[in-house]
Amino acid sequence: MYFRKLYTLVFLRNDTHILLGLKKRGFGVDKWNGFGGKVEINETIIDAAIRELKEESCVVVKKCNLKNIGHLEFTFEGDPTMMDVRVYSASIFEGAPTETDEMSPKWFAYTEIPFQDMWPDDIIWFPFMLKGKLFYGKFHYKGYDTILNYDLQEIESRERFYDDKNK
Ligand code: 95F
Repeated sequence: MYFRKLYTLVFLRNDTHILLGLKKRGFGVDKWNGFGGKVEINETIIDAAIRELKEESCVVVKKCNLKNIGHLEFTFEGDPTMMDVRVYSASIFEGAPTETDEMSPKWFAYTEIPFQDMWPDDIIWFPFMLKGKLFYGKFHYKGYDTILNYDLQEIESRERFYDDKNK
């Protein structure tokens, strides 16, 4: 049995590039990732996604322009926590991505994504995201560098994966 903790992860993109942020401190420091964080008590997942994106990149996105594209579950050997990550993308937003205390944002061409400086699972599921496929993945880690096993599948809709009351 795991204690589930909800997280958001948001990617801004256009036809050729995706915005990643280099984490400057805390968990995942020195790794490129999307923008996101913990969903707070009495906060909807989508509100958390908007809030974290703004806090970390100064970009504002409207609810209607966020697309829920994936669901990732991370577990770590010897840790009873499951990180339940809801992945979103947006191509319409307001403001220019700006460096914050948390993140240093940068646009990357789809062909130049720095997977060697990202979480090891990213190289596995990014191709789904970049091809516009919806996905559901589970990754079990030993430490933060080694994936012991994983399962990743394309899904037809995200709707039926909503098993939470936090929506
Ligand atoms: C990716 C992660 C994790 C892993 C860190 C917490 O916020 C949501 C994103 N997140 N992202 N790509 N991989 C293993 C959890 C550590």
